[in-house]
Amino acid sequence: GRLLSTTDPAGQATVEVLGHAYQRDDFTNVTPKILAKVGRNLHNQSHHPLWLIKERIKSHFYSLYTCRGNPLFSVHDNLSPVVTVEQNFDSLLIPPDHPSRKQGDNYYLNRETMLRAHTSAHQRELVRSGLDAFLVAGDVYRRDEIDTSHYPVFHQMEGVRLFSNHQLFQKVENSEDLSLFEAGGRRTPHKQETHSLEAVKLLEFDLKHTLTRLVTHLFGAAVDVRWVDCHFPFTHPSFEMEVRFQGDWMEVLGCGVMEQQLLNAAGAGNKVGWAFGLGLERLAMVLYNIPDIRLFWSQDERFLKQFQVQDIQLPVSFQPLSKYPPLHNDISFWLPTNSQKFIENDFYELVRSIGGDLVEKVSLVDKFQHPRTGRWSRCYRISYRHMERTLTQQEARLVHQQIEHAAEAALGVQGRY
Ligand code: FA5
Ligand code: MG
Repeated sequence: GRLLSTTDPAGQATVEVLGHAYQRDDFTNVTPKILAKVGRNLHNQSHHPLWLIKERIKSHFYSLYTCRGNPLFSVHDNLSPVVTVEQNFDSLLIPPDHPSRKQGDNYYLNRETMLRAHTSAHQRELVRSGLDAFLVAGDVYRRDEIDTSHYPVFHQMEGVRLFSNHQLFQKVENSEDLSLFEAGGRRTPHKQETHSLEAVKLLEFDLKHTLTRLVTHLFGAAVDVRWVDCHFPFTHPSFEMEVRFQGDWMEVLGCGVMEQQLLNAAGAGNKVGWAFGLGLERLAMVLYNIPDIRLFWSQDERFLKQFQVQDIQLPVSFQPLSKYPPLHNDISFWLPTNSQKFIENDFYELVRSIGGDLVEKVSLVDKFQHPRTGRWSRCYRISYRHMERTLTQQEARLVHQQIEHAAEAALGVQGRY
């Protein structure tokens, strides 16, 4: 039967996500606010700062790592964030009683299904599909407070690279005697039991070198980087990279040598590999000086338009949004008798060309047709705001009047001013 505790306040027995219904149970804890974020895919929205970073990372990997002229790494940025609990935890050797599984830290659809808490949830399936080198970008979900650096939805980029014996040792002279694996070895702080020390050292070097080149590409040669030892159930040894930001060290990624047991289970037991997972917001905040993680969800044009670069490699200089108050002024006019002649985008462009950066937003507030003459009238609200100081109504008025005159002159409308 349907227990009261397994239905939401609206009495629904299922949760719907991306067009699929999931049965609620005692694990269900997703909220409508969170579900509203699923499918937004900021990382796939052209010119969004997260998209921009993702594209820059992609192009770095595409141009640097090729195999017979083709990119070595394949990119997966459209995998559903709905995963099984098995994918998110078990496939990564995270024990059943591990604290990271807590309901208090994750968004569960039910006991079997959840919103992924990290892009590592896709490692095993992609390795199993036969890939040796791939990147995964996606939205990840963790229950957390909301402040300037924490938000319950953020974005990660995962990277995995596998090596056969031949691939790992090809640059080493007299490498015929070298082997990836050794029998009867011991697990130490530096390596897993089945790995040879020479394999691990080369992997670790390649991993750190790859990631150092990446952040140097993103931030320039002057970037300050340091490595910190850490622990993940799915890599060993494991490291975190920190980048110096505003006088402090900030963690930007976790990485390590993949647990061999994971590769064995994914059908790649004859290879070794490394993996990393980095936070796209963290990188974007440092790179573009974005002060608040909530801004990534902003639909404010003053935020988004700053990332409209012609070429993804061009620098972006981000201007924090103004804290000064906006002023709203309405403009109403009759459209030309043939209302088809009025192109709305022409009006927007005219407003922007006159108002420039003082114009924050233009929105249509009203449309109506005169009962006798049949003519159409429109009313738009223009919000003015200065980035550096409080704008006076008189200043805004002056710009607004110019817009009124220009609209009559250029668009064939008749002002109702
Ligand atoms: C992980 O999620 C591991 N899956 C990373 C990994 C992948 C390790 C592959 C080894 C191999 P962690 O929870 O530390 O680890 O998150 C990784 C990165 O995501 C962090 O370094 C940070 O850049 C970003 N991140 C984590 N939590 C947040 C948050 N609340 N807000 C913004 N970014 C975050
Ligand atoms: Mg971490």
